[in-house]
Amino acid sequence: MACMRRTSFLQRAFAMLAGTNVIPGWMREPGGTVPAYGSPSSFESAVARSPADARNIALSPLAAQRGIITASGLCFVRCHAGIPAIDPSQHRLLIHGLVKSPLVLTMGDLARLPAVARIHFLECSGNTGSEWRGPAAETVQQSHGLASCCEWTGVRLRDLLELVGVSPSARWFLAEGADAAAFDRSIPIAKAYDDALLAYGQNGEMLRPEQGYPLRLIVPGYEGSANVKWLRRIKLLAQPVYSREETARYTDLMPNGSARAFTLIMEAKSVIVSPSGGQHVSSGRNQVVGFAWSGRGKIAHVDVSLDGGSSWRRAALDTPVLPKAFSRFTVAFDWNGQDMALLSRATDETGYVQPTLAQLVRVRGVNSGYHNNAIHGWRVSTTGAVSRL
Ligand SMILES: Nc1nc2c(c(=O)[nH]1)N[C@H]1C(S)=C(S)[C@@H](COP(=O)(O)O)O[C@H]1N2
Ligand SMILES: [Mo]
Repeated sequence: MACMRRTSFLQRAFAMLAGTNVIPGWMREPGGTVPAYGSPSSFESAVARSPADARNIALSPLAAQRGIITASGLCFVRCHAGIPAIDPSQHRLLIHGLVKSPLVLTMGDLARLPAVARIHFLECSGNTGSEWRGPAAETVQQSHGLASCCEWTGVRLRDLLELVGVSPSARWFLAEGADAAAFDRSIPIAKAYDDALLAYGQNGEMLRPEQGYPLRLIVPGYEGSANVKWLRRIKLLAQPVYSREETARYTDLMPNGSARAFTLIMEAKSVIVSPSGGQHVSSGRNQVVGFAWSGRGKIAHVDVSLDGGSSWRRAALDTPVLPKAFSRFTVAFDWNGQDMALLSRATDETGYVQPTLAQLVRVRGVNSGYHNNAIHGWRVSTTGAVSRL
């Protein structure tokens, strides 16, 4: 019986391929020429950052991301004064402050120094910030779209610090951008000696203008804002500078009225991107797909629940699993019209477990704004429609 059905399927398939009226247009004549610098297929026009043409914020369409690397043109963008158009031949990097010999470097000088390429996520500490009081966003782009993951190529900051000779009294460094905001952050010097990079490359090409062309700081695992774009100055300091950015923006208000400052490390977090809000599940075999990341190192494992947290199963982690980078996880499931509540929970190599929103709120209250890394989920209804859990 099965054999009969298979034969008739093959007969139909051959008839379809042989029939001249079903040969598609793109097989009838040679295709187009090769663009000098390529763009996505025109059939992918629905894949877009949102909102379009914003000056200061744009969310990455995480549900359309096909691996751990975010396409350069789809990375989230956060700018405090728009995107400057910097001529790299005019750009200079000044390293000064508590150093023996201050230095001004051109992009050419930087290009001649040894470089490394590293894959790291970036996440704005405001990501998922609208969900402190519970579900608010309908799609994963809205709830988690202030995160992306790229390969960054550049010079180790510690190599440059060796060139200038750091004074023993230096404990911090200030990084400042060449945008109209002259955006700056203060960072502990230990990060410079650990894994900070001055990056000019992104996913194999030069940085995109919106990601900091021609030079940005990459402080792996630290909140997005510490990764200063359009980098023009590094100043070695004994104390951090409490600039407007530090005091007005990047502190977390606690329930007792105190504020946490320099909460730089992004704790482990995960999110399911498929199925996710706005999508539809079809009958039969399906895959849960998601991303997990930790600012403290590698993801150790991700657990997924299909029943709102009553039971958990270990997700498969796709390789490579890299420190301070997106890791991709999957779990297969069969859908036969049942209502489902999907959750994901990441654990990193330090043993830190992604908390529930209730656990987070118990410690931090609901006014901290930043650093919401709570467990998040989606509901699959009996129609297959996916919405926020
Ligand atoms: N010079 C400068 N650097 C900046 C910013 C800025 O406005 N100006 N925004 C910061 C913030 S808040 C974030 S979250 C990240 C965003 O990096 P991306 O736009 O490359 O995703 O850049 C940081 N670096
Ligand atoms: Mo940010």
